[in-house]
Amino acid sequence: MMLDGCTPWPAGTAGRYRGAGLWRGTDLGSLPRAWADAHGTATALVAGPERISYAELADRVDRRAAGFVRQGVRPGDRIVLQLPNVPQFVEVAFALFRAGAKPVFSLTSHRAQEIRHLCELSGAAGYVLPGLFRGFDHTALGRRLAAELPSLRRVFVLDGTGVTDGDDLVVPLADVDAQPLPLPANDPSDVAFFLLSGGTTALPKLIPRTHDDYAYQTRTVARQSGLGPGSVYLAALPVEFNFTWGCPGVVGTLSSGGTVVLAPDPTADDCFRLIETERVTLTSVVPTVARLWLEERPWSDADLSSLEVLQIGGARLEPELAARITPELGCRLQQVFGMAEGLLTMTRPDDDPHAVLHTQGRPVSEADELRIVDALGAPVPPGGAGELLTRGPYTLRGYYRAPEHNARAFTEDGFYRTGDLASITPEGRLVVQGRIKDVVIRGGDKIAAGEVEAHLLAVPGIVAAAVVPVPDELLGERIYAFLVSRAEDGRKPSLSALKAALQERGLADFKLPDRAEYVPDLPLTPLGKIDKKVLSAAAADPAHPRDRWQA
Ligand code: OOB
Repeated sequence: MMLDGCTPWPAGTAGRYRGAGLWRGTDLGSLPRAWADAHGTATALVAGPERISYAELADRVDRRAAGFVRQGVRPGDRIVLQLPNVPQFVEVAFALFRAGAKPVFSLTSHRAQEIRHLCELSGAAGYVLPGLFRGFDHTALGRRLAAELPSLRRVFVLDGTGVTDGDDLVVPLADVDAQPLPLPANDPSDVAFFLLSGGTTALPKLIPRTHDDYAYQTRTVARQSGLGPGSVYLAALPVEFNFTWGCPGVVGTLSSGGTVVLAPDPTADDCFRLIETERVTLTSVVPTVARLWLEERPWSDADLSSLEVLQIGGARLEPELAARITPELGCRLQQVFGMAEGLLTMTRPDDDPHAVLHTQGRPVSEADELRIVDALGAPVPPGGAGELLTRGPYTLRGYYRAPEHNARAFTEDGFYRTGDLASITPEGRLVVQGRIKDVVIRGGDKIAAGEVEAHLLAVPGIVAAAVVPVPDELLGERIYAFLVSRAEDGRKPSLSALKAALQERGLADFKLPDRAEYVPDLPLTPLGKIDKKVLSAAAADPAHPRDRWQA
């Protein structure tokens, strides 16, 4: 049974996935103990000077799970989890699984807007936060939200800042610790945790991931990546990103008896040093980070010889950049196309070099179904480009508590509309051609145009707003806002004033427009919708005429 508000796979389909041995009834909460039984003294996690064995990790998870129960966390509770790349992220996530609670993975860059929305939508009973992190006081935010939202009963603080004596709302994470308890097992077909959608709508959606589906994804990808006890995975990107958490990432590496090294951030300085000292064999980055690493490589004397594979995904990888990886970093390139919603495609070790440079590889599961359709939903001829639709054993059937959006985002027979424009080669490899959905991919960050537009429209003086991506060499894309201001008072807030207004509204920094341009009006399509094609062309070309769009 899945949590109320989720869409289960149809019984017949689920039966097929079980019958084929894809879903094996794994409870993610039981994994740390099983790993400890298999690899007890081996190193599971490395973070700075700290080295945590599998046995120690399982003990910590058991104690924290009991600690959460003592703090009133109950099976089924949703808990917003917002922590940086620290061992506590892994401990807390698995402890919550053990306790039957469902973490909602949030980004450390999220601010009041995003966290309030996640708490409200999930009905969160708890919020695990870093405290004072990169100059932002998350504890103060937690207190504010708890005052607004009756369902939010507890705030857990990693660094203990803002905790006062005798306070039963704000609790130091260190106090979430108790003698292990026998705890009931989870139903493997139920939600284990929630990932966030990159979003096409004004507000981010929650993606339920079940124990069975995520166990299957991580096991399959780990096997295809050849992971074993000798593997050392560097978590360079944030751990809450599906790519880092489970493609094969943290969970796949731990399932294979390998070691996970947590990097505080993806800078070349930190990561090269960790690759050298920890003899890292595998890591995953977005194209922007790969570009920075290539820039830095000639200036660094770090020994990167242990690195066997660099996975790159999350945004379009230019073939020119792809071609530099092996000669300049000395490792193999693996292209990864993926989404928090599920579907993953990857190039494989035995793929020919052309396929590795120019395609995003094949789906990781035999049971993944891919369809390419035209604007009317009809299949395009083989090899043609169109929207990618997919369904399969680890791809969601519906967002959490979003029936209206689900009616649009899925076909009647359960295919998820990815919003990506793609084609499939005769060998079955995916080639991503572009995007239909209204999203900017800045670095690896996904920004829903509609979300930024809604906030821009709330700024006094702005009467119309349209956000489009503009190509950028370093970030791939940046955020370009076209604005119409109210003619009577002629007010046109500057870019910095706009950014300040959006920050003031509690929007995360990575969603702030990089450029704003005022225009007399916005171009419309014949159906009266804002014509973003025209706007994208104008953003990319300063010479594009802007005052008479339809001309
Ligand atoms: C990953 O997940 P999300 O949910 O942050 O973003 C998904 C979207 C895709 O729909 C696509 O638009 C874009 O990101 N994308 C790519 C890509 N990989 C993802 N676009 C072009 N080329 C690629 N290789 O980004 C994600 C999740 C798991 C593994 C890897 C990436």
